[in-house]
Amino acid sequence: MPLPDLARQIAAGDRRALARAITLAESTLAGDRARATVLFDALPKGREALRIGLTGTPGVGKSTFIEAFGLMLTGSGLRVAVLAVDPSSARTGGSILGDKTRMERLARDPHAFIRPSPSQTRLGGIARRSREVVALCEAAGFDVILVETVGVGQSETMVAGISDIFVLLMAPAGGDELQGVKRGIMELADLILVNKADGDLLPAATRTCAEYAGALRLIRPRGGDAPGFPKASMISALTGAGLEAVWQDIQTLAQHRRASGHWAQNRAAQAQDWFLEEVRHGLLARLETPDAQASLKALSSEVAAGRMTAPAAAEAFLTGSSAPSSAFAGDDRS
Ligand SMILES: Nc1nc2c(ncn2[C@@H]2O[C@H](COP(=O)(O)OP(=O)(O)O)[C@@H](O)[C@H]2O)c(=O)[nH]1
Ligand SMILES: [Mg+2]
Repeated sequence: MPLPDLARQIAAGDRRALARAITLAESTLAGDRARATVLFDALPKGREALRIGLTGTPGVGKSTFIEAFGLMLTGSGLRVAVLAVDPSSARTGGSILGDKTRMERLARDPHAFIRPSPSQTRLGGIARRSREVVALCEAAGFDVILVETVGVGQSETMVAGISDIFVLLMAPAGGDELQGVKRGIMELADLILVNKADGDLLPAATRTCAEYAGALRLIRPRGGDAPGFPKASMISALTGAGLEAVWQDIQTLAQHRRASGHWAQNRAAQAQDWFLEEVRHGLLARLETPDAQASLKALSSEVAAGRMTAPAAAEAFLTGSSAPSSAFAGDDRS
């Protein structure tokens, strides 16, 4: 199908077109990359979803939360996309099966779209694809995009970097420890939700929530925070308790950020990051071309033999001066 037609179908909310476009964006084939770039250019500009990043360790209740929260949102007439970013899925096969059963009702909801994590081995690759998938869902007119990650390695930072609001899901702690939560992650969080605040776990959840509230007060104020944020609250994804309040909080924060200009600044900074990442990726891709590889090999031999210094050889490579050919002289990155 011609890409402008695909773009039109995505814009019209055609889910199969969206799924095809995501598959295209996730492809690593050079031809597909070029097509994806053309497709992005053809998408309608200026459609904006509320992007919510969500992280938490396995078992904390992310899938259960997304199912309940997502159904609450679709129930109020909103269209919701759920994207999973799981850097471990390449190794473990992911938890897609478990997630599908935990999000069964949401998966069948015509106002929801669930896309599991693609298998990727490098976080850089995941970051790039995730941005693109978010952009596609935005163009498809979703109101809310939930981006979930299990928080392996740097994935929380990456997800926070493509979100408007970042939510950290925590379990009630047994003792009075803060579950060894990484300080950097606390600093990213707009909302800390202590899940499983139900039944026998309610007292522990209450204590844990108070501890996080205390810890959040020690975090230095950030630009874009509304009064009272970042905030810790208790929820039960299982019973639905507290979920309405979470949605209220998210909207309060979003409105505050829109009014203060922080929202637009954040979006602009994210677009710039994306641009720089694409440039970096493009430059690295040029290193892989046969010409560049040949040039590197030849210059590398000169360095090994002591005929050129490493800096001089690098300079020669980058400028293309005394190399058989230059990786950066041409205008074609394929
Ligand atoms: N009691 C209780 N259990 C929950 C709650 N949310 C999730 N669980 C349970 O915790 C386990 C892990 O949930 P899941 O959503 O798969 O966690 P994920 O690995 O973070 O996606 C499941 O057995 C859920 O039924 C909750 O609010 N209360
Ligand atoms: Mg899960």
